[in-house]
This record gives sequence, structure tokens and C-alpha cells, in this order.
Amino acid sequence: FLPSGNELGLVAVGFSGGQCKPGVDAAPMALIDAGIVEQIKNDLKYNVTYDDKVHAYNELMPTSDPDYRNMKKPLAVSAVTRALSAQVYEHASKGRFVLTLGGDHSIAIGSISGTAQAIRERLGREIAVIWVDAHADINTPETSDSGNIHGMPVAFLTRLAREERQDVFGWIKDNQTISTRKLVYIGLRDVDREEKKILKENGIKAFSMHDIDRHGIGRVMDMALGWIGSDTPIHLSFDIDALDPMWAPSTGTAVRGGLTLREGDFIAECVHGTGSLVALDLVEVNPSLEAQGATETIRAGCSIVRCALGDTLL
Ligand code: NNH
Ligand code: MN
Ligand code: MN
Ligand code: MN
Repeated sequence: FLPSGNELGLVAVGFSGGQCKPGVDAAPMALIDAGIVEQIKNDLKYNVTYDDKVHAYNELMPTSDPDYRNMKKPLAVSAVTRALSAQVYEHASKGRFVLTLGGDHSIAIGSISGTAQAIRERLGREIAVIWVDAHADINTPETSDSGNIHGMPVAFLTRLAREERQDVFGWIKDNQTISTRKLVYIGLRDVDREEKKILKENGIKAFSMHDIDRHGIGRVMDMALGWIGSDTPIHLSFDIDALDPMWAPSTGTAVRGGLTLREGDFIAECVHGTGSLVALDLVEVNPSLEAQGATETIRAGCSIVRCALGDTLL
């Protein structure tokens, strides 16, 4: 079921409405300016389908978007992720590997729902999701302290959170959802109290920084991939804040005590090595937050993407 012929579809999502800090919408352009597309085409030999556009979805922005069920900007985030879902579905259903450059992590509602639907229709398979992040992003609207939807995408994708209103994620169909049994977290270290309860109650597999310290990233990857099982299509959703601020300072909610750049690259290399990776998100790079750290953070992002696409050290 591997995307055949090294075909890759790229979607650049310049959207920051899932959280409160401006600037994360500039990440796709910054990554592209840093040469990520050339690297994918020339060094890694992919055939890239890209509309040459960073989507801001301005035409979808509501004139008024009041809080609803404690969610901030519910209409905007719902509309953007719905449109993105269709874009990702279009690529994935044609057998392309899908690379989505964010944007804040709320966009994973779109990218993952699109992949999940395409893989179900094309292969009759459920995807697994590997969520690399300092945070679990599994708050429901009710458990969230911030109201920021980038802290909720996993809840909507797993149906732990639901909403009937079509214009507030009610558009998510059953065949676009994922199973909590095929979800694995890596890198967690800033999980809200209510989120910890959700992870426990649902028996969700999670490897925190503690587990990485104890076992090393090599064994953690063996365990994570073992949990998913071989021959399962994988969507990797990589939040750059999983990396320690030493390597990725330019992100909205940096948390100390994170992954080294090598550990991040290693995760991406291992997931590529399964031969089962069908889609990748790179999110939460915010080039405007740190004058100096932005360049490093962008370089780290490019490196993660290259590793996930098969770049090797030797
Ligand atoms: N858990 C917090 C919230 O729900 C923070 C989420 N922030 C992130 N997630 N950057 O990756 O708002
Ligand atoms: Mn995240
Ligand atoms: Mn995060
Ligand atoms: Mn390879």
C-alpha cells in the first residue's frame, strides 16, 4: 500500500487560528524559502505535486466567530480543516504520500481526517497515528483550560469530543476518524490533568520523556512501532515543540526537557523505515517568535521532514 512511484502531494497551510499567537502561519513559506521543496525533489527524488501556494483560506474566514462550547475561533478552524481534509484526501486517494506544512496543530483535524478516509476507501484499512509532541492535544472543549483548538485535535479525530453543528466539526464523518488503539504518543511532558485522565481511561499508548530517558529512543521506537504492528499505514503528526527549545526555540508553547534534534530525526527515520508511512504533518514552527532562534527551528523542521522521507546519514 506504499504510495507508489515516490509521488508526493504537498499542502502548505498558513493558518494560526487554533491558538492565539500570530506568526505560525508564516512557517510554510519559511520552510519553502529554506529549500525544503528542492530537497524533496532533488535530493530525495520525489515527484512533487504542489499548487505553489500557501493556503490562508481567507475566503473561508467568518466575519464573526464568537467562542462556542469554550472553543476559540470555532468557525474558522472548522472551515479551514474541512477544506484541508478535502485537499489531503485528493492527494492520498491518488496514492500520493501527503506532506502537510502548518500552521498550528489544529490543522491535523484536516490532514488526518483526509488520510484516514482515503486509506479506508483505497485499502480498506484503518490508519495508525504517531503523535510526536510535548503535549497530548486531546482536550475536549470542556476539559480545555485555554479554549485553543490546537489543544483538541486528537479529541475530535477519535470522537472523544463530538459536535453536531456542521460548521463546528459536525462535518467529520465516521470514515474520517481514528481509533484510540492505533494512536501512539512520543515526547509528552506537558499534559493537562484532565488529559492524563483521558489517556488512562482510554488505554492510549504514550511514551513520555520519562520513558525515553529510561529506555532510550531506540527501544521506545521499537515499542511504539510494535504496538502499531507491521503493515499498518501510518500518519506521522510532528509538532516541532516535541524538540527541546535548545533546537526549536521558535514555537508558541516551548517546554524544556524535550527531545534532542537527533532523537527527533531518529523517530522520523524509524517511521520511514517501516515502509508504511503515508502522510506527515509538520506543525507549530513560528518564525516570528524568536529573531535568532527562527533559523534553527526552521532548519530542525526541514531535517525532520527529510528524515521522514527517507534521507539517511550514510
Ligand atoms: N494543553 C494545552 C491546551 O490545551 C496546550 C496545548 N499546546 C500545544 N499543543 N502546543 O501541542 O491549550
Ligand atoms: Mn501539538
Ligand atoms: Mn505541542
Ligand atoms: Mn527509503
